[in-house]
Amino acid sequence: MANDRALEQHIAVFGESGSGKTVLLSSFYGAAQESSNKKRSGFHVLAEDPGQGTQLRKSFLGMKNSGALPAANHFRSTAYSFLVQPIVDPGVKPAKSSGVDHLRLVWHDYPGEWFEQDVSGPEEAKRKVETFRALLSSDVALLLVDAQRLLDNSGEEERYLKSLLTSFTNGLLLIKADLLEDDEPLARFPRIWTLALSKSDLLPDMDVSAFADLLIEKAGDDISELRTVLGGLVAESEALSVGEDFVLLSSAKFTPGEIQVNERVGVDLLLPIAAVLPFERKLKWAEKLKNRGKVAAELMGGVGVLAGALGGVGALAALIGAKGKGKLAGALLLGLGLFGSKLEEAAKAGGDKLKAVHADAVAKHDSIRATLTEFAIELEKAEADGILLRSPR
Ligand SMILES: Nc1nc2c(ncn2[C@@H]2O[C@H](COP(=O)(O)OP(=O)(O)OP(=O)(O)O)[C@@H](O)[C@H]2O)c(=O)[nH]1
Ligand SMILES: [Mg+2]
Repeated sequence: MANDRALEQHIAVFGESGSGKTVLLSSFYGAAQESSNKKRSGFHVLAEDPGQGTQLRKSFLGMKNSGALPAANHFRSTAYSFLVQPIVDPGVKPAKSSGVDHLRLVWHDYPGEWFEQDVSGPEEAKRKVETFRALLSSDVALLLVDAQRLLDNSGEEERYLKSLLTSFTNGLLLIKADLLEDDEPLARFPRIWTLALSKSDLLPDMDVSAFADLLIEKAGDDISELRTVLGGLVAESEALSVGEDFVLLSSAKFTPGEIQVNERVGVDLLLPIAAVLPFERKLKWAEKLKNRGKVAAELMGGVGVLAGALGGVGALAALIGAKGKGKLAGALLLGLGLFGSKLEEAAKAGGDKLKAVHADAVAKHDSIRATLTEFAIELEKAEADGILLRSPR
């Protein structure tokens, strides 16, 4: 993890070949570079590797201006690191509620072909395990369900859904022994596995509840099986949400010869999903994990910053900051004991309280707090708009 003043969140995007991962990434980055979007969002998204940034922007402009699709990148797996920097007006003195200057999003792109076929030799097998390890250090995982494939299997969607979930689950089982050193379950692991409908523009009548219902009705057993297998990889498996959160995604509207990149669904939610969604869930889980320091400490990385931002519970942030990460658990549990109810309140409050905290942050030019509260507001809005469904647990 880079040692600068960034709140770092990782997101892993899993999906079969052709399910829309590369287009999604190009759409996410390209749209963030459009000046109208920067103005609206109030932050820059910058690729830390300029080469990757140029490539993603080029793909986006190809789609936007010439209706050209990004080149396929089947076997390559890559991590893309983005800095999210609030745009600060020159001349104003910003307030700061945390020791954080910017957010970092690391996006792990999974080679879709590993879904359908096994690796071709020991060299690739090794690479697959390494890739999985990197992906599995994420905070949130997205598993893409391809709307095109649902359409192709209309009326018998279970055929596609079962094969998607089973091949992923089996893929995990096959490398389980290599993933776990000495059979030790992983403390750092994506604890939120969101099911995402990619290319949702192809199913315009399906809102997120209908998507969730379809999955649970037609592949509920396979989702449970995936949950069991993931639970077998991770320490404290009760702190795990698999197939309880759902989101609709569309990177653009595709018509013959034209790609309308402004017609996106859910793409702008990816940052809020990576940054804020784990926060709310972690708070609930940390309560349950009171006596188990290591995982609780792992879970609460970054929570102090977010708690400060969302609820103005600065004392907890300071407490965590002062004790340092290594000794976090004790400080944290103390903190939760002292501030637990307040934290819950802040996280759950939402609505008007959230808007008030956001307005306060904007007025004080407290840009990180403004950005995080904006993210939390966007999640609420997406839920009201039928694009996002959060686990009620
Ligand atoms: N309608 C629609 N089509 C999409 C969307 N995103 C991607 N597609 C189509 O799906 C194709 C495959 O998308 P990619 O992003 O290349 O797929 P991938 O998941 O990266 O595939 P691999 O790199 O092989 O793993 C694109 O060429 C588009 O034709 C979307 O949001 N809506
Ligand atoms: Mg790709």
